[in-house]
Formats: sequence, structure tokens, C-alpha cells
Amino acid sequence: MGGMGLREVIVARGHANGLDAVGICEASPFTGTRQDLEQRRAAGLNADMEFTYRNPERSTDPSRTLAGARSLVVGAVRYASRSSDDDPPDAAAPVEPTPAGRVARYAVGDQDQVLRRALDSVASDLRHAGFRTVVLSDDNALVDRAAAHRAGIGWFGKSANLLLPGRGSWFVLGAVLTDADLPTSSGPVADGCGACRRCLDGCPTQAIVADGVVDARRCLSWLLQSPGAFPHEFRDALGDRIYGCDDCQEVCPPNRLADRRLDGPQPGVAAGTGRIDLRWMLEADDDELMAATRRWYVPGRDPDHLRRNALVVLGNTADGGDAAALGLLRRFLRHRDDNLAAHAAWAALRLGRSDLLDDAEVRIRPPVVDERDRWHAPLAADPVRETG
Ligand code: B12
Ligand code: SF4
Ligand code: SF4
Repeated sequence: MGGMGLREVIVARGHANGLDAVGICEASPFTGTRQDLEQRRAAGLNADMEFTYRNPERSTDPSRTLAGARSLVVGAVRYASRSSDDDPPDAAAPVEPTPAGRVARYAVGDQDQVLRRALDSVASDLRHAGFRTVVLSDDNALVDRAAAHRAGIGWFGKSANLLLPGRGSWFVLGAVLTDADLPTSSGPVADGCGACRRCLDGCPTQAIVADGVVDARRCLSWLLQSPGAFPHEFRDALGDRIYGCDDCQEVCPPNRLADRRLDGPQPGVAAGTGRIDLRWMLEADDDELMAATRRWYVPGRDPDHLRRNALVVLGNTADGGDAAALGLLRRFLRHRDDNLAAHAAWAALRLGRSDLLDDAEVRIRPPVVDERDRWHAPLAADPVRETG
């Protein structure tokens, strides 16, 4: 890359290693973002999330991570092969035999690894030129969207996601923080949402409470990651989602256009892997389950947390006459963990199978049925016959 300045070298390096967009900005404090974090935390919108909310002063001041920080080289990698749900139905394909949970697009494939390797290659060039670097992506030390916005990579959508002009929001973001003083990209790109508000209307739980503001207490993406009981009021809305939620992006017109224009086969993104077999999830042992989901954020790496989610989704998607599903529910109703037993009870009632709760071992344990679930049992007097 002889003849090029350092800026050109690293931008070319980033692109050559898989970055779909690169931008450079100053590493001065993100004071507006700090205020957003503090105000939203004060209003409770962060639920009990830590991440960047834990220490807003640190997460919005790059010099707290690298003394003398001058620039951020921000990169974006597109991850979005369409989920298998969107594929036109194939008449020859067998009907899905078992209930399955839907995995959000960003958790399918390994585009986060592509991003990390590309940022590492940029950092390596900078270090060879004598500068110090820290690579940050999905790290508590930087608000990635704010950095990408400042670096001119995209605009903040009303969904809070950062959208790239002409390419939409199916991108993971990250940055190389450095003490090199690099020429910056031309400032933030213009808003592209206009009068559209489909993401606000399309959110299944009305979690986007103002333009660009997500209330994590209602956001399914967070609720799936949050420990304890899954909030009753959002269990129906969860539908078949087992990890992440894409609705505010699926309905977004720029994304729909980009899906049509840009989606070809994607390296690392296998078609049809956006679904996970629920029976398998509920039968797998701890090691198997954690190995298959090793890149998911799971609180305390506790496999029971994933089983909790799988039980809610099973309740939302299984058939009340599916013998295998009912067998699993019977097993979880007797589970040593009361939280799992309670979620199994909810699922049983959801499927109209209050009869499963008549099991003596279920009745002698502390009550696992929440009164709020009783409405789910319209078929209690006439349970669906078990078949198969
Ligand atoms: C915490 C977190 C979450 C939380 C909270 C999300 C949130 N909106 O804050 C939860 C778990 C819910 C979550 C969900 C998702 N996340 Co997340 N998450 C993060 C994390 C770790 C920190 C985000 C943060 O600090 N937010 C702080 C708040 C203040 O920022 P904000 O919500 O973006 O708000 C901005 C706008 O409001 C804007 N703004 C201010 N005023 C105004 C006014 C108007 C009119 C508008 C339009 C905007 C606007 O400024 C704010 C920032 O200062 C980052 C990684 C990182 N370290 O940055 C990933 C990150 C943001 N997540 C990401 C992804 C992919 C997702 C999901 C799509 C995953 C999924 N499919 O389930 C969803 C999308 C949900 C959504 N609509 O935002 C990507 C986003 C990529 C992109 N193109 O935007 C990131 C950057 C991870 C990464 N490195 O790629 N996430
Ligand atoms: S991720 Fe889902 S629940 Fe969260 S804001 Fe978007 S559509 Fe709503
Ligand atoms: S759905 Fe509409 S309002 Fe929401 S982010 Fe996309 S373009 Fe913006």
C-alpha cells in the first residue's frame, strides 16, 4: 500500500478485511450520549441492565480507556442474511416437524468475528506506525452507535438502530480507539426516517417509547436476556422468539429495500439456521446447550435461563395434543427449580392443558401456578385429547 497516507492505508485495510463501511472521528467525550444514558437510567428505561449504563462517564469518554486517545476508526459489517422465515415456501419441503424458536439475525452466523478480525487488522497497521490501540465492539467502554454516528457511518433511526444510507441497519458496529491523530470523515449523515414510524407501530410490546428511545423494561430483546421470571404481561407477545428480536428492523422500509438489493449468499451465514428446535433445547444437557449457544449473552451462563425462555416459547407455539411437548412439560412441572416449574405451568395452561397440573408431585410442591395465568385455561373443563 505504498504511497498512501496512514488514513488511506487503514481504511483500505479495513475494507480488504471485510468492513462494509469505515469512518473516522475524534475521540473526544460523547457528552450528549452521557446525558442520554444518565437520563434514561434515572427514568428506569435501562431496566436492570449494566453494560454502558454502569458507568456512563467511562463509556462516553474514550480517554478513560486509552490515555491520550485522539481518534476512533469505526467499522460496520453487514450480518443480515434473511431469516429462513422470509424464504418463499418450498412446496417440496416437509412441514416443520417440531416446535422451533426464532433466533434474531445478528445471532446467526459469525459476522461479529469478521468485524473483530477486520478491526484487529486496522489496529495492527496503527501499531506498526507507532501508535497505541484498543479494539472495542459491544464493550462497556464505548457506545458503538454514538461513535458510528459521529464517524458519519449512518443516522439514528427512530428504532434507535443506526442505519447506513442505502443499506439499512443490519450491521454490527465496532471501533479501534487510538492515540493517532487521523483526519476525520465528513460529519454525521442526514436523517433518513422522515415521516415514517413503522418501527414504533411494529414493536410487539410498544417498547419504543419516543423517537430513538427504547424502554428496556418492555423490549423483548432485553427480556430474553434478563434473569428471573419472564414478565407475565409480555409472554404472549414473545411469540416464537428465543433469542433477540428483529421486529423494529424487519418492518423498516430501508431494510426491506436493502434485503431485496443486497442479499446474496453471505459468507458465514448459513440459510435456515435462524431457528432452534425447542424439544432439543429442553432435552439437551447443560454442556450441549451451552456449547450450542456459546456466543449468546446468557446471564450467569446459566442453562436454566435458556430453558425458561424455551418453555415460554413452547407454550406459545406447540400444539396442545403434541405428546412430546406434553412429556417435556410434565418433566419440567416436577423440576427442582421452582422458576422452571412455574414457566412450565404457564405453558401447560397456555396450551389448554391444565390437566397436567393434576399430577400429585406437582400439587405437593409450592404453588407454581400464578393467578394471572388462570385466564389461559379456557379448555380446563374439556382438555384437548393427547394423541400420538
Ligand atoms: C445495551 C444494549 C442493548 C439493550 C438496549 C438497547 C438500547 N436501545 O439502548 C438491548 C438488550 C435492549 C439491546 C437490543 C438490541 N441491540 Co443492542 N446493544 C446494547 C449496547 C451494549 C449498549 C447500547 C447503549 O449504550 N445504548 C445507550 C442509549 C443511550 O443509546 P441508544 O438507545 O442507541 O439511543 C440513541 C438514540 O436515542 C440517539 N438519539 C438521541 N436523541 C434522539 C432523537 C431522535 C429523534 C432519534 C431518532 C435518536 C436520538 O442518541 C442515543 C445515544 O446517545 C450496544 C453495544 C455498545 N457497547 O454500544 C449494543 C448494540 C446497540 N446493539 C445492537 C443490536 C444489533 C441490537 C438488537 C438489534 C439485537 C436484537 N436483534 O435483538 C436489539 C435492537 C433493539 C433496539 N431497538 O435498540 C447493535 C446495534 C447495531 C446498529 N446498527 O444499530 C450494537 C451497537 C452492538 C454492536 N456492537 O453491533 N441492545
Ligand atoms: S427489539 Fe423488538 S421489542 Fe425491542 S424495540 Fe425492537 S421491536 Fe420492540
Ligand atoms: S421503520 Fe421508519 S422510522 Fe423506524 S428506523 Fe426505519 S425508516 Fe426510521
